[in-house]
Amino acid sequence: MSGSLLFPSRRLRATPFTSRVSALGVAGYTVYNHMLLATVFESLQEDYKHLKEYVQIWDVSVERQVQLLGPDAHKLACMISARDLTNAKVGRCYYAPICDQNGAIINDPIALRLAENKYWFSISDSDLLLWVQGIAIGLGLNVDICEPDVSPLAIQGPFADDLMADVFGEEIREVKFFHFKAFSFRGHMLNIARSGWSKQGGFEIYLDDTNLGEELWDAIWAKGKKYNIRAGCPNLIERVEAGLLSYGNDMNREDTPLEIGLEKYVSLDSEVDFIGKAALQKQRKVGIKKRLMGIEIDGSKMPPLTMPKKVSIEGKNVGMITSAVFSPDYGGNIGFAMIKASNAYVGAEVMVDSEEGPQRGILCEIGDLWAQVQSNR
Ligand code: THG
Repeated sequence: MSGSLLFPSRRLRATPFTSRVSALGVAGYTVYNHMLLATVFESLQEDYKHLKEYVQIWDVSVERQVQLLGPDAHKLACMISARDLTNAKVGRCYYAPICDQNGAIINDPIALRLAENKYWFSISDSDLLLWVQGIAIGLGLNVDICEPDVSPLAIQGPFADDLMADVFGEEIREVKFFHFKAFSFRGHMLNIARSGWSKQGGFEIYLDDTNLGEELWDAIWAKGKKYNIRAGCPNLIERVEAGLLSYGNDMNREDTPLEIGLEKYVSLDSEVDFIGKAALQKQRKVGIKKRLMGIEIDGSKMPPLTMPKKVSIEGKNVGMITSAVFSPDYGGNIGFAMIKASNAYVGAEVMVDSEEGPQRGILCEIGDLWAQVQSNR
């Protein structure tokens, strides 16, 4: 962190891999779950090109785990998750929105069932631990809740399988998407999932012993040289192309899963009763008032947003851009826009406020961005 503008302190917690990330030339950080998350190494575009061609190692320790352990762990998991976890299987990952009593989204973690009575919720950027603890205390549940010493390390990119097979053995190739299994690293068992915040394919290693961090990083790095490995991080361009939503950017407590296109991860028609279910059922019945859409925006290369940009039609405000960036493979600026439901149509022409004055935008489905990138390749 030397030379960076962020003044170091204990609150900006280090990770088991911080020394390696800084030695390998991180150029920018963001703050996520009170920790540093790299956002750029060479440049957004260089990092993106490399991620799509080779393999990268990402310190995603900021994806903290909220651990539920004990006789009521499963009951509590089912209560907080808007996705039905009643039949959750050990060894599986579930993208599971968490809502408050009004159906507002308070986190969008991946839930991992480690055992009958043990879950990890691998969280996005909000303090889910406090919410979960409050519920458990209020209801007098018999469950222990903590943030364990667990730090995910992601290996992403087209050579991820080859590299991971070199480090952990050929068997790792058999792990299916959103499944996990324990693999031995120097006699220490580590849970490894086929997952990660890109669509380039890869794994996430849930390191559960900080003391092993540098050794693990260095072992992967050494084997990765022949695949042209680089240090990387979740990439803004690639994740917008992929339609991966970012908590705090594309959604927050003003939104429900139905408004941001996550209805397929919400179980409104099953038996399970979870916090926010009644509110979401009601919203489904009366209809949503706004909807998150994909958008392509004319004009020169857009810089990353710090504030939402206004979206209008014939001078009337209809919503805002939540994320936007120039995509080389798309061949233009793309992003997500939260749009009034009455205006949220594919192909609708809108105006977007930008530094260079108003720019024309065209709305699309979020999934269309990825489809367009694939057809341009
Ligand atoms: N990995 C881990 N923890 C995380 C993230 C992660 N916590 C924070 C954040 N990312 C949570 N959000 C997401 C959002 C999307 C996905 C994963 C985590 C994702 N979605 C797949 C997709 O959209 O293609 C599909 C998932 C499915 O079909 O079940 O991967 O990345 N450990």
